[in-house]
Amino acid sequence: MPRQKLDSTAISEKLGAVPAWDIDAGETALSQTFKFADFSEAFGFMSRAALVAEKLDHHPEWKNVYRTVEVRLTTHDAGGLTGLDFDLATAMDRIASSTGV
Ligand code: H2B
Repeated sequence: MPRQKLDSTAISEKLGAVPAWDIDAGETALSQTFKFADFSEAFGFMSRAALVAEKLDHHPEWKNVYRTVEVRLTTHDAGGLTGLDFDLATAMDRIASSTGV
């Protein structure tokens, strides 16, 4: 059930695998601000992340200003965090770590 809202215990467990992400007080969303070398790398990251998002049918809330990308992940249908948010967070970490190499 990847689109089922996770409880606090499951969230704590999963957070261990994505330590770079912040969680809000209500445990409804993950957020991270990515900073790249320049706009081209930031947009490259977004392009690759967009393909993963489409594949998962799970889409980020995000904002890009020059070389910075602010990302917020939540599952609107569930009204909170689901496994899909953690899957997308993991994929974004992987993409960001290979961007610019
Ligand atoms: N993305 C996010 N972040 N949350 C959702 O609830 C969601 C989504 N729902 N992408 C999907 C699309 C849904 O609207 C479609 C119909 O599967």
